[in-house]
Amino acid sequence: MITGPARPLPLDTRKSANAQFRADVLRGLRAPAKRLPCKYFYDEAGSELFERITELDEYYLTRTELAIMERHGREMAGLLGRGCMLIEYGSGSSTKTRLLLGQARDIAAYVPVDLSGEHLYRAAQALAEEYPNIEVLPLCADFARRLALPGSRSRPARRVVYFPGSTIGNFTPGRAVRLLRLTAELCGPGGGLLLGAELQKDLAVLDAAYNDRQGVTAAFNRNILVRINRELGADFDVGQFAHRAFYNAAAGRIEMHLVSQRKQQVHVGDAEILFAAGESIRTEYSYKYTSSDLRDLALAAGFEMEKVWMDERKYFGVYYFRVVGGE
Ligand code: AVJ
Repeated sequence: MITGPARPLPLDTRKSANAQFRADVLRGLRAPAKRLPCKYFYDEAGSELFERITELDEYYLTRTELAIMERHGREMAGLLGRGCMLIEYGSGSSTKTRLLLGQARDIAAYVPVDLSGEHLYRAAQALAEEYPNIEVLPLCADFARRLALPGSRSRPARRVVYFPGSTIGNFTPGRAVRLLRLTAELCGPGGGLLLGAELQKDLAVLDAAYNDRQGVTAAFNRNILVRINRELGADFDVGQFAHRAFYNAAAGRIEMHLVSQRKQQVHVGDAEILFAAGESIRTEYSYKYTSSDLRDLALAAGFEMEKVWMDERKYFGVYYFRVVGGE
């Protein structure tokens, strides 16, 4: 049963989401080194392009994580325990989550958190129908900010955050610790974190995953400009920005950029942004952490590592952490 607001957002909430988007875009484009927040990739078209990326030969990440979930979902669900409230960051269509929900008979409540309201409520409706014993409480919010959890019918025995998809990699180490600290606070004593993260690997493998032959990743990258044009009344000539992705070994991250092919002026509403030829907008960081990096990040935030599951090639890890000082 859905007890959350399974209806379109009120108009004022929509307006403020658009105002937030505009403010974030302008702040990023006015910075000395231009950047855009990667959370804005996922409008309807962007989410579809990302789905297509996950099906590419070069992009092993999603299918590797899914295989780990398929293989060990039952054990993971067992760790959640009875009467748990499971909170998911960036839930999308909750494909991986089904491998947990289907294995755990006694999860009390599931709180999918996503920025994209319409998609979230649609997915929540479907889940509520599939799992009638689980209370589904969708929360349209940015999980990187402090969350106000919806109340559930029964008091949860523990709260566990599920943060799959290696989205943690989109945060710099400092921001990742901050996010995990908020998470430890949100879960409280006895709480847990089930985190899926891509691991360090061969450079050529990484490079190919972000420079696929079909150019789907390039289209995904450029789509953020298409979205800005549509939602913020901008006039980006999208064809004049080239996709560039590379592994920055010193920083341990993939970087995606959009490189201006010539000197040009772009308007975002009333604002005017100048681009030099060759100037780039950084659109994404995707850090590839090691297990020991992840252990340290989590420890700095108040979590201790309890269990890890990996694929044979050690391309991807799913980690279970517990709040330090909990039961
Ligand atoms: C969804 C954040 C895991 O960093 O690999 C895919 C998004 N960017 N191709 C990633 C993405 C380029 C992705 N995550």
